[in-house]
Amino acid sequence: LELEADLRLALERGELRLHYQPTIDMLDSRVIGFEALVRWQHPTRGLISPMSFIPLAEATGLIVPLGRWVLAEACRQAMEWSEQTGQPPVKMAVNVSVRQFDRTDLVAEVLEVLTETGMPADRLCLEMTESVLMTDTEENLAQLVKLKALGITLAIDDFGTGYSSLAYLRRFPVDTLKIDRSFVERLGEQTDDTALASTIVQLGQSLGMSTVAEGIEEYGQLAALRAMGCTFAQGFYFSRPVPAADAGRLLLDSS
Ligand code: G
Ligand code: G
Ligand code: MN
Ligand code: NA
Repeated sequence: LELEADLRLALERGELRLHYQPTIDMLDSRVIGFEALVRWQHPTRGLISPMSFIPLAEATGLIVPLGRWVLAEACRQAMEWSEQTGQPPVKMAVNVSVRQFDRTDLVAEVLEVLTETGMPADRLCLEMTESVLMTDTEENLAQLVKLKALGITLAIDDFGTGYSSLAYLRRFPVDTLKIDRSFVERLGEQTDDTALASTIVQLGQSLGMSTVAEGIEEYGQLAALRAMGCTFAQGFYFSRPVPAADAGRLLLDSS
């Protein structure tokens, strides 16, 4: 496949880019960190969305070197901002694929990247989908326990859309639930989504986990989630994912 060969080369040629979407504290509206989101600056096809190449990377195993690059670049950027602002590094959230759990020693890689970049473990958050909890459960649990012991924050992405049972949340050392965008979309309207979002926030509170609402586009959604006691917010209402230079300015404006 042409795209597969291209993606392999893209890594070597440095065609991957990270964009950063801020995470906002619901209480004071300040930027507390960013989620790193990968893009591919293709020489002829332009900027390609991760939706078009992450599945390919997962199927081919390229997700391992790609994932390592993302992790290292996101940590390097957090440290660069820290040096520029004189502030401690922002919290940096990186998406990790379930394939990174079964195809590589993720714990060793994370440790290497932290050592290479000087990023403190407690500034890094790893976002994973419920599939990490549901497949190879014992193996993944062991890795998550080690990551947690390093001081890394663990978040469940797109929470509420997968098939994980609530019992898994008790067993896994999860810190944060990211409320899937689909629940945020119709907030305020009289739909079950309002009840579901509120239930996830309360679930987080009762398990001592923080909650991040994804996909906030309107003030009404923000107000509703704030009233529910949701901890953090993300979405186009605050900012789209933006290149590092723009993210750095958001950070300065917010501090
Ligand atoms: O940024 P965007 O909204 O286009 O992201 C689309 C999807 O791609 C999201 O599900 C997001 O989690 C995923 N994604 C973005 N960057 C990465 C990455 O670095 N690694 C992995 N595994 N997934 C990513
Ligand atoms: O699965 P994950 O949560 O990592 O996906 C992040 C994706 O969500 C990125 O593709 C990002 O561009 C997208 N996204 C972030 N905020 C919003 C938003 O407010 N509205 C919409 N429609 N998409 C968003
Ligand atoms: Mn995510
Ligand atoms: Na998500």
